[in-house]
Amino acid sequence: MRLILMGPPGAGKGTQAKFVADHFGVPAISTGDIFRANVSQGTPLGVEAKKYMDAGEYVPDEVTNRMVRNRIDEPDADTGFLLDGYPRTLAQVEELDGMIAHTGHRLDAVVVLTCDQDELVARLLARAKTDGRADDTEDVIRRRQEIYLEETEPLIAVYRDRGLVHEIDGMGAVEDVTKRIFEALDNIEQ
Ligand code: B4P
Repeated sequence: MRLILMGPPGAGKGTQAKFVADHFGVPAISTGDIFRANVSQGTPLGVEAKKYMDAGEYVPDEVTNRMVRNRIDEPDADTGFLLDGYPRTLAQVEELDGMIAHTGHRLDAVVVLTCDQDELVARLLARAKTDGRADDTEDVIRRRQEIYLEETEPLIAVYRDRGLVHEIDGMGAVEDVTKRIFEALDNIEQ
């Protein structure tokens, strides 16, 4: 199973990714988590990524694409993967197409989580109190939302044209959202 999980910041991608990945027995590959791990370890990749993440900007495509390519080449991704937060730009879509074609497989589905604007902001501000993520301040949240609308939302149409999009209501309890995703994906052919 090769899946993409998309949605605006705060829609629940990271939250749902692990449940969905476990359900299908594939690794959850979160670009945000990989960047954050590199930031906390102080690697050259982390130093580079931090500049962009703290401002709510996207990390440059070349850097992100190289990182995902390396991760997908690892043996645990041979039988499939769930991508959380990638692709986010058209250049990343094209790169991912090449990566998947290279494996001889195809993309099975793109799950798009939707959520009310007020709820998105409330969730991220609530997380700011508990997790202390540098990019969960009001200004940076606003910039992340803007860049999502400019760069990432248009990708939904690209995947919709390919018949891959499953739009899922991301409002309500976490387990209800998980149930909706499973219902949508359990019926697709692999
Ligand atoms: P991400 O880590 O992907 O950040 P995000 O969009 O905020 O999603 P996240 O998964 O963390 O939050 P979620 O919606 O699950 O990216 C961070 C940064 O990394 C980007 O801004 C960018 O700089 C960089 N980056 C990452 N990928 C990139 C790429 N491909 N190209 C370039 N740059 C890239 O959850 C948010 C909160 O809501 C949580 O606190 C959660 O507990 C809560 N929540 C979730 N579901 C809920 C529910 N049903 N009810 C109540 N609360 C819920």
